[in-house]
Amino acid sequence: MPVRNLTIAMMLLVGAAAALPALAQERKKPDLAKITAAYLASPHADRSAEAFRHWDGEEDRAVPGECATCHTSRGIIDYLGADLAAVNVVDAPQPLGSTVDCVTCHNPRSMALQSVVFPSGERLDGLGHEAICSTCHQGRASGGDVDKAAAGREDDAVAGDLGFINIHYKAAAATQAGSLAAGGYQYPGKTYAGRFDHVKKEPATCLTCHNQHSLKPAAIETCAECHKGAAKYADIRSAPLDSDGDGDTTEGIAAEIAALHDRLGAAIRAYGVQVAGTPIAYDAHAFPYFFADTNGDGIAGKAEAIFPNRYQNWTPRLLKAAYNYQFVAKDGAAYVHNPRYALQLLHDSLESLGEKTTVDMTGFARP
Ligand code: HEC
Ligand code: HEC
Ligand code: HEC
Ligand code: HEC
Ligand code: HEC
Ligand SMILES: [Ca+2]
Ligand SMILES: [Ca+2]
Repeated sequence: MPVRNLTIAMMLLVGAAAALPALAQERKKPDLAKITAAYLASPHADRSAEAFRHWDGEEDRAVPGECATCHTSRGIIDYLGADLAAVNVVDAPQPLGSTVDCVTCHNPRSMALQSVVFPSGERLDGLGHEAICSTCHQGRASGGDVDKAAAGREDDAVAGDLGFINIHYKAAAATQAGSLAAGGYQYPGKTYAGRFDHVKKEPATCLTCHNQHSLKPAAIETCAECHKGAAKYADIRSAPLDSDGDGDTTEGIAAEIAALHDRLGAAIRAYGVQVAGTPIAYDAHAFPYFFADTNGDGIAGKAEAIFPNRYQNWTPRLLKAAYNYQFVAKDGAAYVHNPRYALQLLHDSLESLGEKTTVDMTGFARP
């Protein structure tokens, strides 16, 4: 470890120890070296990550307030200093070069936090320490934002002023809370799963499964105590329904979700050609994700996945389906965080596009 990082780690340690007097007294002395090593190896400590370097080139040499809550060490403290009435509001920009560190979580405001307000405006209370995680992993948009953008327009009329709406990244808390946070685009007249409690008697929180320092989920062996025979997370299944209509009700729930997600991708492309009038293609790694497929090969190639070529033939129907496609894509563990909610969003998006293009949903069971 470079000396600079070591120095920082030592500084953080001192800060954390000061914030943890009660813990230090009541329990047997926690192994700080172990905790620190676990933390330093975690993505939260990855100084090279885009999530912490993105602003390096900014002219005013700072992370702007609207991003700082989740992308700096102390932005969350500033954010929590407000009354939680407004979402993602930080007054002051924060210095470049920090990460999510000990102080982010080990300060009186974060540790006392019990509630989270989601981008939909919905508020969840009584969350315990997972409220800290959920403040950052809640996304930055909700289905309501899509409704607002689509308001007063014909479902299938191309509107040049519509743009793609992005949930943002790794919004596990929005997935987990399901309809309680309304992070997905929820079609009118349908009902959606609420929080995925997992085991009813003792509802799972972020911290039931993830170590708060290493961030690693509990080993598959732990899961396999209940999920017999699962060799990897993606093998796990308890749902009785065949969501993707392939006749297989033993494949992992992850595979049911992946199959519907693929089908939705295909339906989005068909709609682009047949209804919106311009072929559309997706690139998971290039902002803003949906591009004009100029050569019609169904793929966003290198020359196509550039901002000036962003998709501009949005209709309300397409925007809703694409929003849900990205919602599921950007939580790579949606199948663990809330499988039913993910399946419902994908199923309903397919059904909606199927009103205008051919989508074969034979055998698809909606949970
Ligand atoms: C509510 C919390 C929150 C806010 C506010 C927020 N982000 Fe993020 N952002 C996240 C999380 C969580 C990730 C984690 C992604 C990961 O694990 O790769 C992330 C990831 C990113 C990434 C990395 C994406 C990648 O592909 O690696 C970029 C870039 C980013 N955010 C930009 C921004 C910008 C710009 C703003 C302000 C306009 C912003 N974010 C505001 C939570 C937030
Ligand atoms: C993402 C949030 C987060 C970060 C970052 C974080 N912690 Fe923690 N830490 C927690 C939570 C949550 C707990 C559990 C507190 C409780 O049980 O009251 C905890 C518990 C602890 C404990 C008590 C453990 C025990 O077994 O009693 C120590 C010590 C600790 N953290 C030190 C650190 C140090 C040092 C760092 C930085 C190297 C750090 N933490 C970074 C969230 C975090
Ligand atoms: C201050 C905002 C913030 C808080 C609080 C926070 N995270 Fe994160 N988290 C992030 C950002 C930003 C990243 C992306 C880091 C990177 O790309 O290296 C991230 C990354 C992660 C990852 C790795 C994702 C991947 O790409 O594999 C996991 C898992 C995670 N966080 C879980 C948690 C849990 C559990 C908690 C609560 C104990 C928590 N986070 C609290 C902002 C936060
Ligand atoms: C104490 C028993 C128990 C343990 C341990 C357990 N689970 Fe579960 N799991 C359940 C039950 C019960 C359900 C069904 C919940 C429901 O449908 O509401 C479930 C459902 C699931 C599902 C959804 C399956 C589907 O078909 O919809 C996933 C994914 C999952 N668990 C992942 C995990 C992971 C990952 C772990 C380990 C980190 C784990 N579980 C540990 C009891 C457990
Ligand atoms: C039932 C256990 C369980 C619960 C509860 C849970 N997670 Fe996870 N989470 C997992 C597992 C397992 C993975 C890894 C899945 C994989 O590797 O395919 C994961 C992956 C992640 C990732 C990385 C996703 C990606 O795109 O790679 C993030 C971030 C995350 N969890 C954050 C959270 C947060 C925040 C919470 C609470 C709001 C939470 N998790 C609740 C089990 C859980
Ligand atoms: Ca199946
Ligand atoms: Ca192409």
